[in-house]
Amino acid sequence: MAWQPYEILDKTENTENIYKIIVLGDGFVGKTAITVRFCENQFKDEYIMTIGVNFGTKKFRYKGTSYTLQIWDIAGQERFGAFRTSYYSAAVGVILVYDVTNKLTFLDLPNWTCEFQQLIGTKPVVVVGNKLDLPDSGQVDSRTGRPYEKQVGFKEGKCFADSINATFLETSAKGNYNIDNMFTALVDSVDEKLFSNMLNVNSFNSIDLGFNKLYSLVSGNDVSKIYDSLMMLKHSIFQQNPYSVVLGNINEWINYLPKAPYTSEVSSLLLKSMDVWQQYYEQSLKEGEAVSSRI
Ligand SMILES: Nc1nc2c(ncn2[C@@H]2O[C@H](COP(=O)(O)OP(=O)(O)OP(=O)(O)O)[C@@H](O)[C@H]2O)c(=O)[nH]1
Ligand SMILES: [Mg+2]
Repeated sequence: MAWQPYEILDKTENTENIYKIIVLGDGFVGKTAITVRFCENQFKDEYIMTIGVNFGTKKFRYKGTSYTLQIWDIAGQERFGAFRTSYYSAAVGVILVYDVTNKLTFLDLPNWTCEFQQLIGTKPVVVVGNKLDLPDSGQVDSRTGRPYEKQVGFKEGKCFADSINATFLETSAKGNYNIDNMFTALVDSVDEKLFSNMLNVNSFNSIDLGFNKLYSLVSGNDVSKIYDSLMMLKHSIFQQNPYSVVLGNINEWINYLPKAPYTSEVSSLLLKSMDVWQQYYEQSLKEGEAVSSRI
């Protein structure tokens, strides 16, 4: 049996901490596989799509404290969108999963982040690139008819995780790689509790920094850096004002950039959009002042 960073406790034992964790990400990325691997140490190759939500529980002692993790593994398929958000409440931490062989699932992470933050605020997050065993496994991807390849690099995943102050890990539910570490990393972050305070204090400053960085990059041609800065800016603005009208447009650019050539026309269009975002941002700061001076 593999070494574990915790001691498993009996299901009937009372624990000092009970944490509700939600597992989010697109359909088919392996959320259920991760949950079942962690809670039951099993893996199945066939896909049984989750209908609504699936639950896992595990009790263990870790760093001298006993925990119950109540894991809500939430359906990622679009068709279950209607009730999905009702499962988010009272979660203390989030596992955000993509599939390293499917870039689209990675590009959806900002949408998942926005969705849960709007409902439950900033929470400790572990970002997980799953199915690490598949690239170079020799197996053929039925979507392309070619062998599986890694479509999201470690650096790319880490960069996104950094932009939302999350921990990052690449995992394999099939190979039982980093599955325990993912859950104990989340427990560590929840226990630190520093998280939300740190973000709030820095948010104004980092929006200015985000704009400055984007302005310095936009006329160059390093699209991945521009993309990362856009993500950072978006998350900083989101922290300050989740309802900001510019967030939708920033999202459109985040979706568009990886798919299109970065020509000089695109660059000048982006520059124009950034000017508008900055104007709105400055106006919202002034309105914020006006509102507080009226109180
Ligand atoms: N090779 C490999 N396959 C995996 C891994 N994790 C999951 N799978 C497979 O990927 C498919 C989807 O996994 P699920 O865990 O059901 O995906 P999900 O994210 O829960 O999907 P929804 O319930 O629809 O949201 C299944 O066929 C799993 O066997 C992994 O680490 N490696
Ligand atoms: Mg599932």
